[in-house]
Amino acid sequence: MRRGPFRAGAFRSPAHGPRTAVVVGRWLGAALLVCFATGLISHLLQDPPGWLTGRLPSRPVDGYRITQGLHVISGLAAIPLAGVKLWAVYPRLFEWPPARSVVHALERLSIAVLVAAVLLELFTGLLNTLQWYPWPFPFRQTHYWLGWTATGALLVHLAVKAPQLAAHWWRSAAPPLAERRALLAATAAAVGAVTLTTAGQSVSWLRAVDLFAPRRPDRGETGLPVNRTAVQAGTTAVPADWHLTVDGPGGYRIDLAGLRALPQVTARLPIACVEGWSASAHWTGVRLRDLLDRAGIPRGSTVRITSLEESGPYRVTEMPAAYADDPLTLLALAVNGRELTPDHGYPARIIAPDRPGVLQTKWVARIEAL
Ligand SMILES: Nc1nc2c(c(=O)[nH]1)N[C@H]1C(S)=C(S)[C@@H](COP(=O)(O)O)O[C@H]1N2
Ligand SMILES: [Mo]
Repeated sequence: MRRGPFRAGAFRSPAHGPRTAVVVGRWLGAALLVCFATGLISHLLQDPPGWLTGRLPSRPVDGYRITQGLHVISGLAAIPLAGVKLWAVYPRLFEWPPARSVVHALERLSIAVLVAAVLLELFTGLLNTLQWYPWPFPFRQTHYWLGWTATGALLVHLAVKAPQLAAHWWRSAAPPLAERRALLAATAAAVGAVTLTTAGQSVSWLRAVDLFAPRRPDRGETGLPVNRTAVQAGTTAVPADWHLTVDGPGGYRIDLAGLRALPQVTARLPIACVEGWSASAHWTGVRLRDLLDRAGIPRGSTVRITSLEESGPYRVTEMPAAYADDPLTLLALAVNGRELTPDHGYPARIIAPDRPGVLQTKWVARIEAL
């Protein structure tokens, strides 16, 4: 009765099997754990729980740029690795009988959860780098909880497979095999190619070979990509009487000429977008702390920043005190020596060190203490 792939000996390549699964699994496991850790950092920075709000660091300036760059690099590398890992073990799908015991059935079920969660996680992450959301659920929460599910299932898998891991961990466990060596070399080449041709979106010295990342951070009028344009945000026509409102004990309103007349500071800071690209620029503007001081807002205050934009997920940001009080946090009026363009947030935008791009609010209209 056992036909096709169910026949004994249906899969002939000797490269299938536990030694290949362990070798590729080590790379994949490492990539997924780096991806999980850096993803958690990103989530906590964007949505800090109360106990963490007062402890988030505003240094190093490039901290988030590095962790988010690693997140996207490790996630992209995991895609070919997951493919090869599944290839190494998929003959087991046709095992006969399908379940030998209740424990065996549960083990197979846990692998189904692991594979589904990892594939969906990698797929949603990849589409997020393209800003393409062809599904009805919210991306960020889904990606976050799938990350926990995948990592939990991975740890269960490692525990269940501990005996096989131990048995196949060392090279001496399996006779050398030309097919496996070729497969592993091809896998390494595939991972290397994917990494080299996309990492330039966050690693500046790899820009020249950045062929496949959705954005080239060094292109565009200011050498800085734009995630949401002024047209998309409906902020192309800034009212002639635009002014910034700073709300506090000594609240005030100030127009663009007034802001330009205040002491200007220039800082080199990155925009590090959660979608994977990052780029540094020289931003010039007024220190946020100076604006808060003028309104009598004490150090240690969390502030809320609201954009002119009428709707959109990044219209309002809350900024913990560590960033609001940092001397490098600016209400920027210019970038790379030129007045901000509408796409980069004219007339004024926030730029703070070590923060996700989504929180670098453009087209600022109002600042208040919470
Ligand atoms: N008001 C507002 N600010 C915003 C956004 C937005 O949609 N609305 N997008 C954010 C995102 S996701 C990023 S990555 C940065 C990009 O800044 P840039 O377009 O100047 O490069 O702006 C941030 N500021
Ligand atoms: Mo972003």
